[in-house]
Parts: sequence; structure tokens; C-alpha cells
Amino acid sequence: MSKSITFSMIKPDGVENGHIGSILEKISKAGFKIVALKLTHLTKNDAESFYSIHNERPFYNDLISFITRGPIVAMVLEKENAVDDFRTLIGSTNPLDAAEGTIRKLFAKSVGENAIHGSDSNENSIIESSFHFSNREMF
Ligand code: ABT
Ligand code: MG
Repeated sequence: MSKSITFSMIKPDGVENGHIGSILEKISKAGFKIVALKLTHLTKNDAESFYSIHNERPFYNDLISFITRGPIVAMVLEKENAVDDFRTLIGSTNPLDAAEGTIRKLFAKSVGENAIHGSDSNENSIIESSFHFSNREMF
């Protein structure tokens, strides 16, 4: 099977709680190649655009406040079957349901603050990667 990409970000809670290094280590050990990486801070506009699919949901305002409250680590990751394998590595959206050893089980506390994002389709992995990185920043 050929290589594909997924987009990920370590969310503000993961950064605040000092988990950047441990999370990047888990990602590398799971066989993902980091092809783009930066510490950045989403503006309200960025967040509303990134999460526009959820704009009718009851948790939307909390989600926008949370994701803009501090820096995030944005990254593009490459591997065979990247989208599905990465969602397996991070675990369920609600860390209480996440499997043992997954990133959310280890480093997240709640569904609203779940430490890390992973794209949910190949199509979204391209949209999200180009939202955060130019072609010159992806290797
Ligand atoms: P993301 O990686 O953030 O997209 O999470 P995931 O794909 O696992 O889950 P979805 B459904 O996309 O959740 C998006 C964000 O909304 C938050 N959320 C979700 C809630 O706060 N309450 C809820 O009931 C649900 C379903 C979790 C996600 N993130 N953040 N931050
Ligand atoms: Mg999602």
C-alpha cells in the first residue's frame, strides 16, 4: 500500500500540560514520519473555519474558546494508511472510552479537552494540511 498523509495538532491542553515531547515520541515510535511541524496559535477566525462543520452543535462556542486559548502544535504525518492508523493511535474522542495505551487515554482528560486531533478522511487530511502549511513547509 502506498503512503498517505494525515493532519494532526496537539491541542492547547496537551501543550499546557507539557506533553509535546511525549506525544511526538509516541507518534514517531508508531511509524509516522513528520513531514511538517510548527508551534502556532489559532485565531478565532482560523478556529471557526477549521471547525465550521460543528457550528450548529451545542459545544461549538466552548470548542472555539478552548482551541484558541493557547498555542497548538500543528503537524503533517506520513505513513501507509495514515488517517485510520493515526485515529487508532490517538483513541476515541472521549478519553474515558479510549483504549489503553492510546494518546488520549494517556494524556487527555475530557471530550472537550482531548489533547490531540487527527483528520477523519483522506480528503480532510489534504484540506487541513494546506490550511496550516504551504507546500514549501511540507517535506
Ligand atoms: P477532533 O480531532 O478534534 O476533530 O476530534 P474527533 O474527530 O475525535 O471528534 P469530533 B466529533 O470531530 O469532535 C470535534 C471537537 O468537538 C469536541 N466535542 C465533540 C465536544 O466537546 N463534545 C462532544 O460531545 C463532541 C462529540 C471534541 C473535539 N475537540 N476538541 N477540542
Ligand atoms: Mg474530528
